[in-house]
Amino acid sequence: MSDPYYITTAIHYPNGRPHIGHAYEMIAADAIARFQRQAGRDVRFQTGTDEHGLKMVKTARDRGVEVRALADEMSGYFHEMAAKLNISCDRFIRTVEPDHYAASQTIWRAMADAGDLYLDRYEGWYSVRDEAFYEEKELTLAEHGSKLSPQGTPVEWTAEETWFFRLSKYQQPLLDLYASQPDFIRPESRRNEILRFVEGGLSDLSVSRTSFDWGVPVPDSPGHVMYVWVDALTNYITGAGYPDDTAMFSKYWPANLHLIGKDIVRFHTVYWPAFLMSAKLPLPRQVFGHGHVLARDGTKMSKSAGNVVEPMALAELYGVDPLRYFLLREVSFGSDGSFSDEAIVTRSNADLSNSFGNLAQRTLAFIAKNLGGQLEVGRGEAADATLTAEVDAATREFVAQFEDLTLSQAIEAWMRGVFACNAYIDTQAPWALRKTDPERMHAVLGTLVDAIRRLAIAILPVIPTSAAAVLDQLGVEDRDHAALLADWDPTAARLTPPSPVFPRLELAAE
Ligand code: ME8
Repeated sequence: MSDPYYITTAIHYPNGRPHIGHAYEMIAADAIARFQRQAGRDVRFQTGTDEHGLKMVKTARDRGVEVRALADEMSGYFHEMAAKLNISCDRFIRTVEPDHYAASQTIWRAMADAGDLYLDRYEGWYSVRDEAFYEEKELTLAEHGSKLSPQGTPVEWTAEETWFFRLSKYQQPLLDLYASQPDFIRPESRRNEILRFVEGGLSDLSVSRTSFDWGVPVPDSPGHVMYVWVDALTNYITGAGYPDDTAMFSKYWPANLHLIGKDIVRFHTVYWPAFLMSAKLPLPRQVFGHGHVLARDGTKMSKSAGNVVEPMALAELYGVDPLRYFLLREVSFGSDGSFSDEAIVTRSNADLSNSFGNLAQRTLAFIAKNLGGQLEVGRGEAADATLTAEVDAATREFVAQFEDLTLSQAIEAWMRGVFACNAYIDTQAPWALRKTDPERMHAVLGTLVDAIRRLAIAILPVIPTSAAAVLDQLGVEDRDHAALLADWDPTAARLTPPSPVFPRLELAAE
């Protein structure tokens, strides 16, 4: 396999259990990774946990536990969630791992060699919740008079001796990057935000801390640990083999896609490319800032509001594939989306159970019961070629939209193919043909089975387990994108009696 494709999610703070937003990001990245594998690319997919920094230190202190014990426990829940949601990552990285220390210290030395690091005194505002420094002009006043970050989190005044990174030096190179690589930042709205921010001027960035020691030690500078975002961003190259595995690094770096949430676009499109330029390393090809999943009441989820949606409980209640389908179909990729139990039940029942599931189930059940699972060559008519062309158009559009990361539109296009099949069944009425015109019946069922095959292959990245179950029932082994375009002979297939793949969901009681 050639043509490598490296995709990453953000690495998550394990200062608490994962919520639906974390699940959403992993699911979207997983669907893209699976899609690219189907396209024949040599995919590497990484997710993981971001375990250093003051937020972890403070959470551990509040809970009265050791910070490493907190990290181990909570990272475990993220890892468990990835397994439960069928996340096909090649590596689940933890920033406490030794190879990550080595990578972080190597990039640090490269930035120092470039003359981009200097010692000075930092005085300014810091948000522990965001692990971010803010300038006075960015802050707003809360009702009770305290200052808030642009993310609405509290800030505290910080003063200490730290290392600084010459971010100001990279203002023009960054603007040049955004101009020469217009899709470096997506979607467009986030790109505009970042352009305005960088055009406004960049201050040098404080990149080490001396007031605590939970971090990667700064080389040759006792008492300093790296600012958590320096080591966090470095996870992406650690996982690609930097610095020692040069074969792997030259294969997978630069990454094709960093998939992250809208709140951390600045770190990924300003700081990260500046660090890489300083260290003379290639830049990622694209950063996509997805929207946030809102709580059941349509507001931002937070522990203090008590409205956090638990992904593991949802997967248990409604199933993993319905949850994946719902999130990718319902949330327009790049925008915020609300979560509700009614919406997941309605969406899954309408699209998966009643439309695609019912199509596959009744077609295969009929063939198993009445024809012993064996189709024969029938008498084709123009309507068959029309349906085949409609399904072909739907799967091609699915592929094109998915490639462009317009995931919900891709699924919408796929549904058009499903609807076309259901309309075809209604007009062709194959069940009635059994007695009157069996030759025609075989052609109709053959056309349907091939359509179901192609629709199931297309939707595999979104609902991997259930789409694979349908393909198993059809005895289909070729499941990559090439198979979507290939001819397939339904009369040569062994069709097994189906067991329902998409059960109807009931709304869970409170
Ligand atoms: O920011 N909906 O970690 P994090 C969708 N450690 N996505 C959401 C979300 C929501 N409601 N809430 C959060 C960090 N996210 C850093 C990242 S990367 C080098 C370091 C997304 O645990 C969020 O936007 O706060 C981010 O992409 C990811 O979850 C991890 O958030």
